[in-house]
Amino acid sequence: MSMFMDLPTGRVLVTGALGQIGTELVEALRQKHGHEAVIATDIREAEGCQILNVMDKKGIKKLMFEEQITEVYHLAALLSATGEKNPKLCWDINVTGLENVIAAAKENNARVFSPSSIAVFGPDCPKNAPQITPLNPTTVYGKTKVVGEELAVTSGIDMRGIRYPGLISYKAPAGGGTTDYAVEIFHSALEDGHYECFVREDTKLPMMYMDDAIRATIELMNIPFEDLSDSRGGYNISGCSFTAGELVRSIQRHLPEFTCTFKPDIRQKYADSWPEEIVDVVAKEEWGWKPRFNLDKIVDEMISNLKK
Ligand code: AKB
Repeated sequence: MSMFMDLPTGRVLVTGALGQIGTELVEALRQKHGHEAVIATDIREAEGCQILNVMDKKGIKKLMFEEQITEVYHLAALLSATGEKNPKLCWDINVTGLENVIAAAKENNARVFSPSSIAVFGPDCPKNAPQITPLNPTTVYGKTKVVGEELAVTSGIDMRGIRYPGLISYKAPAGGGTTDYAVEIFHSALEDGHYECFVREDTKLPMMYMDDAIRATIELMNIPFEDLSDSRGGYNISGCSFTAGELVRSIQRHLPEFTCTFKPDIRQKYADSWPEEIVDVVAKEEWGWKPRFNLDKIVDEMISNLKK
């Protein structure tokens, strides 16, 4: 593998910059490239962030041309739970929004990072999901991510993605996903001493601490295009897998009085359609992926940072 760093020659655009990933990715990219080089955008207004709607094709093209964007991290999307409530909006934002970004990237000769998800897998996938396997998701969200992965290899641009597992972080709330219980539980444990979890105690899903996810994203974008295979549309990366019950017991190491009850809702169905573990040999071989956080380490970090 070549050690050549593929640094952007122009500026970097982040869409969905105020979301769970965007909040931390913008910070990391600004540290890497300098504050001025990173244009953070979202549909919501906030300091240091411009308004950009990914459905506004002309607006994206104009911004990318004017700001000389050569690298896009396209994070604006609806997640699984919100997506199932509003499938048309999910398709529009996740697929049409992505097509708009790809069209603008083509005109500006820019590279694109577009996140995929473990939601690309369906019930026919082995519980330990391989990189290459039929992708038959049951959620609309999962289907939009499969389309995104296909576009990555057919659109004729340098486009890459990662099949993110459930992401656990303390800086910004998760929103609209099935794996959100693994974030909400920490806030409830510290504030109320109790959490009512919306999946069963034995529900096991692939999860990852945000630090690992941000590092993976930046490491993948540093690899020369020619070193990557067609798996670049969405690499499997594994952090750690645990059941909701195991998460509770790990939190109880810090908060012995903490209690959790389990009352599954519709999100149980989405969780049950996803794999329990992820096989990430391809990402390890092609770009050296290696996780740093296991369950107890994630819990230690979450509790100590949320207490501050
Ligand atoms: C969700 O739960 O929808 C997301 C995901 C696994 O992509 N966190």
